[in-house]
Amino acid sequence: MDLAQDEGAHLEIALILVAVVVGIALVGRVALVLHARRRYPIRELPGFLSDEECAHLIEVAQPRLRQSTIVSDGERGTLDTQRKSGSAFLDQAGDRIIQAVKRRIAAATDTPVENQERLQVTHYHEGERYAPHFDALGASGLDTGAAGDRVWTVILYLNDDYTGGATVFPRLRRKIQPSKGKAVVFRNLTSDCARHDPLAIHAGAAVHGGEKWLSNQWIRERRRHRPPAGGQRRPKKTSRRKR
Ligand SMILES: O=C(O)CCC(=O)C(=O)O
Repeated sequence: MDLAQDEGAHLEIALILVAVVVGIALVGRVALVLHARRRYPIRELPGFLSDEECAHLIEVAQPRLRQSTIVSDGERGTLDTQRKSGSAFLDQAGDRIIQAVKRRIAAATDTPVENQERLQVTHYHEGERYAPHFDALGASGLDTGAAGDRVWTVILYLNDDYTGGATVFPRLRRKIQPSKGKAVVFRNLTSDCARHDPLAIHAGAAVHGGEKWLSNQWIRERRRHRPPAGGQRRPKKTSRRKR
C-alpha cells in the first residue's frame, strides 16, 4: 500500500467512526424524545367550545385587555419581553356562558370548579409571542398560598384565522396546531405535586399573520375561593405542602 492509499484508508475509517457516533447520538435523542412523549401525555380535545362560546369570550375580554405580565423572581405583574400580548382575567359571576365553560373544564379534568383560577383570555398581534416558560407558579419562586400551585393548564383556542402561533413543547419536540374551539390539557406538576414537571415547558410561537386569541384555565391543587356564606367549610390545613 502506498502513502496515498494509506491516507485514503484512514480517512474512510475516520468517516465511518464519525457516522457511527452521529448515528448513535441521533438514535439516542429520538429514543429520549419518544420516552418523554410517552411519560408526558398532552390531551387535545377538538370542538370543546362552540363558535358562539369562542366569540363570547373574545367579546367580553376585548375591552378589558391589558399588556400581559409574567411572574418573575416571586413577583406577579412583571412586564417582560418574553411575553408579548394583551390579556384579561374574566369574572364568571353573572355570565352563564363562562360558568358553563368552567363546569365543562372541571368535568374534562376531573377537578372541582373551586380549584380554578379566573379564566384568562390572551390576544396576540402579528409578531407577538410567549417564549418558553412554565405555568407552575412555584417554578418562578411565587408563594402559591393555600390553594397550592397550578396542577393543570387548559388552553382553549378561540380562533384560527392566522398563521404561525402554534403552541410548542420544545422538550417533547411537539407542536400543537391551534384550531378554533379546541382545548389542550397538560399537567404542570410532577405526580406528587412536589415541583414543576420539566417537560411542561411550552411556548406560544410568534404569530406571522393575523391575530391570535386563546384562553387559559389554570387549575390549582386545592380550592381557591371561600364557600358562599352559610356554605360548608373545609377544615383548615395545618401544614403546607413542600415544594
Ligand atoms: O400562546 C400559546 O399558544 C401558549 C400560551 C401560554 O403558554 C400561556 O399563556 O401561558
